[in-house]
Amino acid sequence: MASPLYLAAVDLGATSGRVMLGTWSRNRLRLTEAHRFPNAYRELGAHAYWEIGTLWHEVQVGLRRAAAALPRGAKLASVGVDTWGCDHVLLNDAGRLVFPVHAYRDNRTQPGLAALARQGADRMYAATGIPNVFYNTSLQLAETVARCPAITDLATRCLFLPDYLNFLLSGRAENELTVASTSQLLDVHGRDWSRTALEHFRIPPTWFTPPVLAGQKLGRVTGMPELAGAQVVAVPGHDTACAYDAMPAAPEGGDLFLSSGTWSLVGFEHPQPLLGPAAQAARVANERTGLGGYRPLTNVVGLFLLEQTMQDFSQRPKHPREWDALIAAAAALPAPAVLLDPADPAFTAPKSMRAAIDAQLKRRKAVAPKHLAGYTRLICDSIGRGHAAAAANFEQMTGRKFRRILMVGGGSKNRLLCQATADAAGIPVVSFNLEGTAVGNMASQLIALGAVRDLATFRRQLGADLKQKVYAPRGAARLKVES
Ligand code: LFR
Repeated sequence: MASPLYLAAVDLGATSGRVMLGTWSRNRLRLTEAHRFPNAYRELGAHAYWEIGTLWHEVQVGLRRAAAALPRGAKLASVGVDTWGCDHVLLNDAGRLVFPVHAYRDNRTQPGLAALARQGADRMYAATGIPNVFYNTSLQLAETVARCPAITDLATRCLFLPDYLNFLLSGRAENELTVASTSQLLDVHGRDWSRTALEHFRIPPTWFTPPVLAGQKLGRVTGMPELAGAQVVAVPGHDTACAYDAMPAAPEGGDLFLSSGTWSLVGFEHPQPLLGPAAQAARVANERTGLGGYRPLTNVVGLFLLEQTMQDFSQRPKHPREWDALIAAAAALPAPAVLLDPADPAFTAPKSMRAAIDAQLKRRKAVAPKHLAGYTRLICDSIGRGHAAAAANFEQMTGRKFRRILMVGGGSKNRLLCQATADAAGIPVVSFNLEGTAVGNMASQLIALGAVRDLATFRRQLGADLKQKVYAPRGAARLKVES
């Protein structure tokens, strides 16, 4: 029998990052956490930035720990990096950072967002398949170029965060397709950049190179002797693309995918993009799979609502047992009469989420909850309804009927949210005990290394040994699509 293969997945989210060690043996993938660390953007004056040096430091700590955890004599075969979408760095020819790394929640894009809504959003949607949303790279780069025009002399290259970490690891600078597809700068009908969009936002086309597909080997890790020999593989750089790859979906279709974390990404794989006024109105983002396919999805504000509300309560849960108690208390409450509109722009980056929620409820003449359990119930039911609305919209646009919602990510462990989703959507939610983003990241590495034939094979093998929990819909709560 061949000896096991060892892989590392660097998986960065907006609120925490981690490095996972994967062991592939007898067609099974076993994951252990080598390192986990908090992540947050920091405000300097009016703007929000990532601490990119700290992130890189933590990534290296994690990779060293992963290497140190291997059996004597064993080596890491490869490393892959995925992160949240949209955020990027600007470099010069020497690979030096020439602009600070802004966080997508920085409100610098608000004027550009409003201007595009007045004029150009339809054209950009037709060109890129990405709706006009505040975090788009297009709006961020347009603001950078407009406010700091000298940047076009200083910078020669734009890399997205996973591309940049790949570059630090391997020395090779490439744009990877899935994360490029979050930018609103990629041609929705091809795999290259959209001239129309780059011109509209006045972004130098020379900052980008044609995106590479997932699975491309970028070279060996340099500068870290503990990882000598490990290949850096361009996996789907966008965490959502990785999470979708890890969905043990039925091959005949019929499954809707939900990656539930800070954001709730509700979508599916489709042979072509969903375009036109209905898709644009439903804010369907035609993001891409690692091999260039389409995964139309709607981004529903997710557990960010709960994570942020918790900050306003000193008695927030810290241990799994306290979490269970909170969810049980919330589940025992009566269903709220008025649910939140999660798309409220006031929820983007409020100083106090509780105050932002209370303000929305007050506007709608509803009473604010009195305790954390009340907020938890309100938030889970509201997000659940958001999931169901996205599902109903997709059914209407495609004529498909979804049979199940497959759920991965932190939210899949939240039984209140899973049940609220099933109840509102009227179909079962199947939640998997699965580190979706890290597993998808490693799937691409395994395929690149020749250990697994293709993604369909990987999903089949994964599905065979996963624990799952089914939440059947209760009652007649199914959401009707408003026409
Ligand atoms: C999730 C995610 C979403 C993207 C958001 C901002 O982590 O990648 O897919 O819309 O972060 O980039």
